[in-house]
Amino acid sequence: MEAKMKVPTKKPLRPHSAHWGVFLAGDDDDGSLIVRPHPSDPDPNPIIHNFPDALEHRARVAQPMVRQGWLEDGPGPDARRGRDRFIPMQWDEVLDLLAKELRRVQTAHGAGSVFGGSYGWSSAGRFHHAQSQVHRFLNTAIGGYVRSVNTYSAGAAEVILPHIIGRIDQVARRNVTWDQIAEHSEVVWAFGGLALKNARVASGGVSLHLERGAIQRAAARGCRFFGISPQRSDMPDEACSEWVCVVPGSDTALMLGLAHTLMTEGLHDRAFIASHCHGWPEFEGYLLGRSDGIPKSAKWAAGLCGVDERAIIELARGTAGKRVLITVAHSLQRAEHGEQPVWMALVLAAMLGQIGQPGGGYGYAMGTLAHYGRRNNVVPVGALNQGQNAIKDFIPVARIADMLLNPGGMLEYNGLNLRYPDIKLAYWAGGNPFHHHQDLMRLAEAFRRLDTFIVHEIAWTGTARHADIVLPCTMTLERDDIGAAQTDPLMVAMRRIRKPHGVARDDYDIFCDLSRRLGTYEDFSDGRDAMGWLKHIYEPTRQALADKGLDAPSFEEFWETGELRLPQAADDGGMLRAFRHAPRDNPLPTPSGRIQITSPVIAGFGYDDCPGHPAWIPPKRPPSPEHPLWLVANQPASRLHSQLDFGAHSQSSKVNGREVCTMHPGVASERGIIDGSLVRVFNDRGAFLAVARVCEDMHPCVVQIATGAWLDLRRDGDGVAMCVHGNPNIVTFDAGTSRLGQGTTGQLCVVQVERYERDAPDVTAYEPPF
Ligand SMILES: Nc1nc2c(c(=O)[nH]1)N[C@H]1C(S)=C(S)[C@@H](COP(=O)(O)OP(=O)(O)OC[C@H]3O[C@@H](n4cnc5c(=O)[nH]c(N)nc54)[C@H](O)[C@@H]3O)O[C@H]1N2
Ligand SMILES: Nc1nc2c(c(=O)[nH]1)N[C@H]1C(S)=C(S)[C@@H](COP(=O)(O)OP(=O)(O)OC[C@H]3O[C@@H](n4cnc5c(=O)[nH]c(N)nc54)[C@H](O)[C@@H]3O)O[C@H]1N2
Ligand SMILES: [Mo]
Repeated sequence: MEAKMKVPTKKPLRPHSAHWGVFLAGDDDDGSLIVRPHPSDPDPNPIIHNFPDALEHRARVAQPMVRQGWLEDGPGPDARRGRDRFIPMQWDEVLDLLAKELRRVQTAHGAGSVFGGSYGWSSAGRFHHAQSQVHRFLNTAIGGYVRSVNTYSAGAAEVILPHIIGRIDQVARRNVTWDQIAEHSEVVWAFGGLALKNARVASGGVSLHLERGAIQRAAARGCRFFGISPQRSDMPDEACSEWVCVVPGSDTALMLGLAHTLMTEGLHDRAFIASHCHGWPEFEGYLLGRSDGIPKSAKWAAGLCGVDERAIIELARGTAGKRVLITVAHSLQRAEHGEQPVWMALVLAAMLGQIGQPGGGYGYAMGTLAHYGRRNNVVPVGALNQGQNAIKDFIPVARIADMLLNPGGMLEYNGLNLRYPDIKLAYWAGGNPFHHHQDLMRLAEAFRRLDTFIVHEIAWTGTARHADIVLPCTMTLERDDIGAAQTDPLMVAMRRIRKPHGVARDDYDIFCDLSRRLGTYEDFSDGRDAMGWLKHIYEPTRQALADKGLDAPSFEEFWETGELRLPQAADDGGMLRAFRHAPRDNPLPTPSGRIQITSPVIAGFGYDDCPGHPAWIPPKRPPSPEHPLWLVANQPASRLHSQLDFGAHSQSSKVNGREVCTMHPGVASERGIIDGSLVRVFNDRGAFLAVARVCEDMHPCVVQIATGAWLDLRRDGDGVAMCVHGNPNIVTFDAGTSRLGQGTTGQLCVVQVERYERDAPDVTAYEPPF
């Protein structure tokens, strides 16, 4: 949806920041909120148009609420959680109750029984970052909490990359840049595409959306982009790309077929492999089939990935003499064996010998977030110090349901054996597990085992509905903050534009009042109010600017001006450039100091689902006669995850208030589905309803729906759990990528689709639950 153009207001607009972009906001003469793109942004993100009618939306939480069953019967496992009534309360009453419950759990079970992982993106401001707030609170008030490590975004990559090349931020944030692509790349193999919808988002905010322009410049220079994906739409029109339509989850096979062709045609760089890589011979044995009798030829690969043998051979030959970049979207590793395409793409890039060359080599995650492929600021941007956590227990983030369902159970992870703690209380602020987690009915079961579940939310998300205590908090635009990211040159004074909705309070103020009750206020607040903290967080940036002899405005000047331009480092190619030119002087942070084509460390773990070199491992849950289609559950274009799903821009992407499910004409016609049909997508775990869109430009074994529609749960005629709004996580599978990474596998699962012939149930996802 394009911006609703209103007559310009006479009142000044002020800059503000969201993960989806820096924008201008202010009150219109009639009191409504106006938002405008930031004037310096060449390609603004239309998601800003979710703000105006979100502020006062009925889905906002307006008052503290406590679940009736919890209030009447006290803490404890409860099957009513998620189905119960809520009772409104006053702040003083609810904080008294909550402080008492925190003390009880701490005394009876210890801080090690509190889960404070609280995964989620919350808002862009660096001070009111809810996850940091809840961590600091639990550290100071009860001495710590069980935490989570890694992310839903890149759980597999974050674990495997350090074994084979280096930390993810060195590979994604300080490596090949968009400017290099514009100027130098001649061939780009984009596994999972380079979808601009994704690249226009970055935590902390982004003022300069430069990806579209860079892709346009590259294409105009003659760079050939290949979008390797089950959906053509993953490449922007500007790339003028060629589409390599691949079966989901089969990229490792395709990559092996490409590697085999490069090798047998002598197109691989033996010298680079010898000087910069470790463990080639063992991998070569696998590639050629010496170790298992199966040469990973283009023909072999074609049978698995659905790409023609000829096309694979041509793709490989097209690299001869060219500057080639291989990118891998995060999506490929949010699937079973997600470590493999991350590793195999690195091996392919190593075979082409261009790692560290401008515009060539390995651009892991390019195009999936606006952090990647950019220059970095030379001055730091501050953050809220989270304090010390005395509890050592942790889980890989996506193992939350396993942890709650199996206290005392064991988990293999990255060479470790972890024991699941016995969690009594979970405290969440700034995330929506009933958006982000898989197999939501299993998750609901897991949360029912708790004594107490506390959620701070701006709105009645699925998570808030499953809580015992729901505390209403302010959203951005209702409080002062600082927006900044290490990869963006604009720091923004995010001044409050609206008064809080209802009696909502800042997360910080809620934690201050709780800390007072627990006697830990001084530790939590350090004696600062919110403005005091903003000054404190600004100071390292100001100091670093002053140290460099640059213009270093005082906090007051910054706050008044509203923006501060930060200097950025030159594009030096980062760790990989240095390594390329002098591998002995600049070794990689891997055991061999080189690119690990084989990893003795990983081999030593003995995991059959992640062996010592990249390998094709068939999916454990492939399509079957009952569930013949792959469901791709990817990121939404019209919002960030589930945030402000009730906003106008997100709403404009729905049909009759439901999410759209895209499918190939073949899938549709076999089932009597036409454009606009209501469809039911289901498997053994559950079902969702959505509106069909028929589209030629996708793989005929795939249906796709974006994540982020708020859960709206009913039982269908057969008693199966069904989301009538279109939340795909009701059908996704809850298992780790492998014993190495234990990342989420939510991107892909298998389903069946049918026309929904019964009466269409109303969508009530935004109606408060009382
Ligand atoms: N099937 C499937 N599932 C997926 C994915 C997938 O590809 N497929 N992708 C995964 C990925 S990559 C990610 S990162 C996750 C995202 O999962 P989340 O980060 O959990 O999703 P968000 O919707 O951003 O949740 C943020 C929540 O914080 C709330 N919030 C905003 N500001 C504030 C604030 O100031 N204070 C408080 N207390 N709350 C606030 C918002 O209302 C929202 O409910 O989803 C994952 N889930
Ligand atoms: N507008 C918007 N942008 C976002 C977000 C958002 O919620 N909204 N979320 C942000 C976050 S937190 C993250 S982590 C990133 C995620 O970035 P990604 O993980 O890259 O994003 P997705 O859209 O989930 O996936 C990209 C594409 O990969 C393709 N794909 C899926 N499975 C396969 C496969 O097996 N093989 C191949 N070759 N392709 C496949 C799908 O067609 C999909 O459209 O996006 C960020 N950007
Ligand atoms: Mo993510």
